[in-house]
Amino acid sequence: MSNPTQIWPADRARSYREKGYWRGETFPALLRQRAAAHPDRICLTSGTQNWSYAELHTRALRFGAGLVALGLQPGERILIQMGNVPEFFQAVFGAFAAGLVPVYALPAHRRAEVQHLAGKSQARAIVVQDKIDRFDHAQLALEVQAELDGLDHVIISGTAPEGTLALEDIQGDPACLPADPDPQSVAFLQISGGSTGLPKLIPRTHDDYIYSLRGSNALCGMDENSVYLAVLPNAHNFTMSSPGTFGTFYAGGRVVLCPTPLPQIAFGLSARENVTITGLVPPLALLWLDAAEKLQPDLSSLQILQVGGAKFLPEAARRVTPVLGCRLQQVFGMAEGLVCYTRAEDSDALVIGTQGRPICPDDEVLVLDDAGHPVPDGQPGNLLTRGPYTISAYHDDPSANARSFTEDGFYRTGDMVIRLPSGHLVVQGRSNDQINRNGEKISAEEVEDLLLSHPAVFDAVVVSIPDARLGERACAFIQPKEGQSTDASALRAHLRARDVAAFKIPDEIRMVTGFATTAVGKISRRQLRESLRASVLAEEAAAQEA
Ligand code: OOB
Repeated sequence: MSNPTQIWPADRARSYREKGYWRGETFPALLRQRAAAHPDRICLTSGTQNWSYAELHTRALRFGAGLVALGLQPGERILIQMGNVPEFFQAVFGAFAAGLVPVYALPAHRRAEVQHLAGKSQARAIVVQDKIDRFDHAQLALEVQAELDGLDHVIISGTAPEGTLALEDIQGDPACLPADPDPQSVAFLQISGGSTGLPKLIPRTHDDYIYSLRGSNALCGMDENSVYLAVLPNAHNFTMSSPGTFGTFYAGGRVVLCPTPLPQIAFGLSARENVTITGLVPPLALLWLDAAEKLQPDLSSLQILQVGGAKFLPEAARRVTPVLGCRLQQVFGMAEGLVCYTRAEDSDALVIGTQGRPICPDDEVLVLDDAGHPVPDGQPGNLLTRGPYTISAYHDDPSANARSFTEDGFYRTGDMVIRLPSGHLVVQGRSNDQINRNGEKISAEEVEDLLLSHPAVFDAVVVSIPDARLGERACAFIQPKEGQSTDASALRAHLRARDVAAFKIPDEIRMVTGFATTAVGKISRRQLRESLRASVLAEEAAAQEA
């Protein structure tokens, strides 16, 4: 299989260049230029550590050169699984310097996901933090290496067990580093939440991603005085690029790494480090709002609270400015590309009631009914999009590509939206079976498959249920095989033993004797999920009335 690519049709590529969206910038050049322009300025703060742009650059070059010395070739993949630690950026920018293509795993990923991501990307090396929240990622990386051909190097940030290399020992002479990559080449592989199976790989190019940083920075007023608090995992596209950590580096600002999303810790850091902007998922924003009402923290430096990753309901959105004293910015984005923001000049009604509008005037947005016909503004439909930073193909996945992209290169987002005449979008929900739990995306189908692998399970249907705390929670309905029985705790143990991310384990498991069928046989899984969801909602409504 060849190295990942992302190819735009020539006419669109030409137009994006002519309009100045794609400027031929690359990630190695970005850090080099910032380090040359203001070497001593601090770019990263973590605990008591402060790294200047020059320090990050030097560390990245040495590490990158060490990777070259290991025999890694430009274009090859390197899987990275780290928490919010400064070494994450040393590893990522080191990989960029060596021409390698990082693949970002989330800290919550376990063996099933890490093995899939490393295998699917044919990673040659894996870099992990030794432990995140007491989980032994070094051991996991070794186990995955044992299963995969070609995964030659396990590199550990922290304590490196036998059979692995320590990140700080991977050092080389920067003179051996390759020339800057082609700006049209793939810079890294992001991962997709997706609604089917395990995560898909999203090839993002230097040109397209850096455009999204520049566009985001302009909308968020980022400059060298900006201080971005990274609360959500570094690996997430929201944290990385909206404008996130990479946008902050692009602007010459400073990233402060938050070791935990707990409001008490984040509030203290915000006051100490003069944080100006941060991004949260809605459940965390609710936690912050409640905590701030009690603790009355000093958040005077905070100018913008961004909320995205899942729908932020108007009643919560309305509280942000009165309680936290900063401006709210809603962010509706996807690792595949398109990112929408509410703007500083938007009315309160738009900021509170919409998920913003796209970054770029050349982001094409279609809102279509199920038959593919455009629906008028104000009515819900399926969101499709293409533009200068939205992919038109996943890496090495023809069947997902056939499902997810139209022939003329539009991405079918799976989101149902209403478009307003101003271009702002109001997200209505998903048209496919993805559960957005706490901003983490779960494929119903993947969890159903895992449940079906239990010997006592005849059929399993997983649905999303609106949830006050999590946004959505996952509820699994289980039909046991005839004459067999099982229960929720046995099924949870079964899923844990399959080594999947904990967020995929259903919040609720209900046993049923069978599922509805129609006269002609089985109804579609989508209809089945709909009717099961409706039954839970009706039950909850009845309980509330009682
Ligand atoms: C972000 O990216 P992903 O790839 O983890 O998830 C994308 C999906 C969207 O298709 C949508 O279903 C949901 O997450 N979503 C929202 C939302 N923001 C994302 N649904 C409702 N309201 C919102 N504000 O989640 C992501 C990437 C970049 C920036 C922000 C979020």
